[in-house]
Parts: sequence; C-alpha cells; structure tokens
Amino acid sequence: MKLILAVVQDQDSNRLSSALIDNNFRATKLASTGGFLKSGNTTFIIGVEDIRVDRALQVIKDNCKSRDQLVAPVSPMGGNADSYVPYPVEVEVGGATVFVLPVEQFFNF
Ligand code: 2BA
Repeated sequence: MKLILAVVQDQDSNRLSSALIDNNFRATKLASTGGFLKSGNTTFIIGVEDIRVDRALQVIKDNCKSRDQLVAPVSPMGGNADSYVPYPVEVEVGGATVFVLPVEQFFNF
C-alpha cells in the first residue's frame, strides 16, 4: 500500500474530490497553507493499493491545472532593502505537488 500526499490549489479541490470518489478512491482533505505564497491550498491524503497508484496519479493530473499567481511585494520594514522587489512577481503554481510514500501498516478499526 502507498500513501499519496497531494498539495493542490483550492480551485481544483472540489473537482478532484469528485473525481476520486467517481474512481473509487478514498481520500481525506486538509486545509493547508503554502510556505512561499502564504495562501491557502488543499492537501489530499489518499491511501491506495500499490496496483492503483498509477490510476490515482492520473486522476490527480487530469483534475489539477497550473496557474500563474502574482506575489505582492513585502515591504522590507527594517530589514535588508537590497533584496526588496517593489513590484508584484508572477510565479507558476501547481498542477499538483505529489509525494508517494510507502505504508508500513494500515488499520481501519
Ligand atoms: P507555496 O509554497 O505557496 O509555493 C507556491 C509556488 O511558488 C510554487 O508552486 C513555486 O512555483 C513558487 N515557489 C515556491 N517556493 C519558491 C521559492 N523559494 N522561490 C521561488 N518560487 C517559489 P509549486 O511548486 O507548484 O508548489 C505549490 C505548493 O505545493 C506550495 O505552495 C507548497 O504548499 C507545496 N509544496 C511544493 N513543494 C513542496 C515541498 N518540497 N514540500 C512540501 N510542500 C511543497
């Protein structure tokens, strides 16, 4: 068994939830916050039998789009002004950031 951790954009999370259910995957959604943008995203925890991992990854891929997002400049306020960028910077976020971990044991008591 594997544990898939998928960090996705909030805009994709409902569509991905529905697609996982349609494909008979069980998942838990956690509200999360990106360390860099400090804005909300959604982390899915999906426990999957080894032979269904590729299908789960395909469902995630098919339902998560990458988007450009503007990062507002943060005032240096007493910090080092050398690295201060006075205009918004565009970064490309997601599709999905996915980790696949081995599961040692699984219980459903
Ligand atoms: P954030 O940390 O808010 O990052 C949002 C996007 O900002 C990233 O998109 C990337 O394009 C950019 N970015 C992140 N750190 C950067 C940096 N130090 N310099 C320049 N640009 C940077 P994604 O790579 O698609 O990541 C989307 C979200 O996935 C991240 O949100 C974070 O919540 C999660 N994530 C990404 N890589 C991760 C990792 N190695 N471990 C844990 N979570 C991760």
